[in-house]
Amino acid sequence: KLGDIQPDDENASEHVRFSRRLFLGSGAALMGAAGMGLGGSLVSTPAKAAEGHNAVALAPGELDEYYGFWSGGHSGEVRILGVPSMRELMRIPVFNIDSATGWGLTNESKEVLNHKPWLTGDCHHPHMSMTDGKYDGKYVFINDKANSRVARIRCDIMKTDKITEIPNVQAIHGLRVQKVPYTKYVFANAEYRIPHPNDGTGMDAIDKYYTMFSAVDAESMKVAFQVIVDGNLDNTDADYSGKYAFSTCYNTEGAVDLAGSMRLERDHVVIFNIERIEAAIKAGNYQTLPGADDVPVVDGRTGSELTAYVPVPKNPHGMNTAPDGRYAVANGKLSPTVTVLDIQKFDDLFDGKLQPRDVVAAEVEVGLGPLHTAFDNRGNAYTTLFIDSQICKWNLENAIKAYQGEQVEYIVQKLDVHYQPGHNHTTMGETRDADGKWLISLCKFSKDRFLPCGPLHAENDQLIDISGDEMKLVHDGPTYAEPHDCMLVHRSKVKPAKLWTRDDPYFAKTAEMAKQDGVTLEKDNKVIRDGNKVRVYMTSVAPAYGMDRFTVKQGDEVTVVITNLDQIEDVTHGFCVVNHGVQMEIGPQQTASITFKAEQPGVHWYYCNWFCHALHMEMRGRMIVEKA
Ligand code: K7E
Ligand code: RUQ
Ligand code: CUA
Ligand code: CA
Repeated sequence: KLGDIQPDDENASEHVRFSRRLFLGSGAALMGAAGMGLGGSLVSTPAKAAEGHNAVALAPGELDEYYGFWSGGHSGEVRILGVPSMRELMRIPVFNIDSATGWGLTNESKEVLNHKPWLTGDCHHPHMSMTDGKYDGKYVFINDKANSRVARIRCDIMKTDKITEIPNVQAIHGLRVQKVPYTKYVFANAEYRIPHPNDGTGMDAIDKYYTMFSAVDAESMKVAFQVIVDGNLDNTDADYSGKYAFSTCYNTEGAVDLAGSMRLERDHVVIFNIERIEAAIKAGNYQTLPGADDVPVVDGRTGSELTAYVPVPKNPHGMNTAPDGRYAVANGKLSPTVTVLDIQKFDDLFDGKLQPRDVVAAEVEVGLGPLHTAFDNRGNAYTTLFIDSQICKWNLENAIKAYQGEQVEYIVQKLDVHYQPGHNHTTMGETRDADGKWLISLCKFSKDRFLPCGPLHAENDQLIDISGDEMKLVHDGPTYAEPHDCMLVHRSKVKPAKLWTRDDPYFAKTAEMAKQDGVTLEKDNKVIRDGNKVRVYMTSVAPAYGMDRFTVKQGDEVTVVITNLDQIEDVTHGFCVVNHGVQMEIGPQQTASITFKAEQPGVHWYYCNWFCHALHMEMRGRMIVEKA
């Protein structure tokens, strides 16, 4: 049986064996990376160790213990999965268009999307707002690398409610929240260096290009400040004191080509001193850049008092703060090492009492291609090894001792994952509530793990039980493009609404329009004509709309506003006009609206496309378009 063939098996086909772990390992070795150190210490799995004890399977009707918020990568959405079942519970459209809910089509969603024609995005890093280093269940923030934006999802209604375009920069990649005292700022790294101003001048002066670190106010979603940096910016994280954020940079070289960005043996981590940046702005020590007069920009390039640059090995990638609050880890990518920074030493570094490398508590080998690190509550770190296709579990204290020259083994176990993991994430692991129960490894390639579905393959998000001494792989979860990252939140932290409330700001603008038209949304079924603009207000109660017909004239711009009066949880209606590209979701007690042109005279049926009732098929009506 094919399923029984393990890639290491002699009987495995050449394809399976080849695809096993050579696939990218060889490619990356070829890519040059001379300092890649192919001799990473390999530790075999201990033969006997305490078993993990987590219950894996959920019976039908049982609820998951954790909400998993998954990035949808370049699908532009965010998804909610239940963990440990790995069942997909919901999709939250953010930067993309979504036919089922009308995201990108309704007036309310277009408002959130700032009326931009783009309906593309590239999400990497979903992160929930925190209070005192613990998830507070209020918002989830997500970056858009493709169009340099940051979005916010409200966790009561689980809809995107604000999107901010970050000015003066290109490609928002790393994103994290301030953890302490609460999420005042969302930190957003812009990856690519560009000329300033980027107006067609100065394009050849590559050494003058720069990028910036941005802080977005979590409530107003306005950009609070930007910091000019040396090099580029990859990933970021914040500390547990509220004083510092820090970002990896893989292009200290300032190169615009691949080889150039691998030239130096060391790149850096840039540490941002939030207090000093706030003080500088308060004192008026900032500039603004054309195109964003309201965004203070400070200069944090080398020599600035606002930042510190710590050299770390070649092209680092992930940046992860341990839940103990003391250490943060930069993952080596082209170096087989992780660098452990001692956050307690940052004050002295900024006061000039220490040199940058003095804050390095350890720099130890973990294997090939370390990308991201997650933590449990027992002092262990779990690092993804992209090239080795493994998770390396290592002990933080022992790594520090080993770095100081003690003869201790810091690597606890290496577990094969399938294949090429990018991010990983532990339950509650980036908060003070880290509980060391589950680890998700988000593998970039699934290769032979699932039934083939054409040249494009699913990725493989694997569930690993880390509650025992030994990591145990318990589930393979196919996912669609491309969940770089996820976040696992205990269900006690999330309190989703069952119904909409009538005063929800999400449709306040539509409610205001109704008021201007003298319409009471909760009861009226009325057509308001305003020149060639027609506003059709109707209610819905399963299984009927408040109007089974309305009449407009050819050429009218029609806005249909529907208020769903149902008060029963789960009774969502839809509204679709046949042959008009018009559809939307209207949740219980929600008002939603959509605008389109009535170009074709005749009868055009509209119907409900969210199943709501035994007579759901009968929930329909006619739009009569009279000849002009
Ligand atoms: Cu490692 Cu964009 Cu977080 Cu992908 S980044 S893996
Ligand atoms: S009908 S219950 Cu379209 Cu076959 Cu759906
Ligand atoms: Cu209303 Cu289906
Ligand atoms: Ca580099």
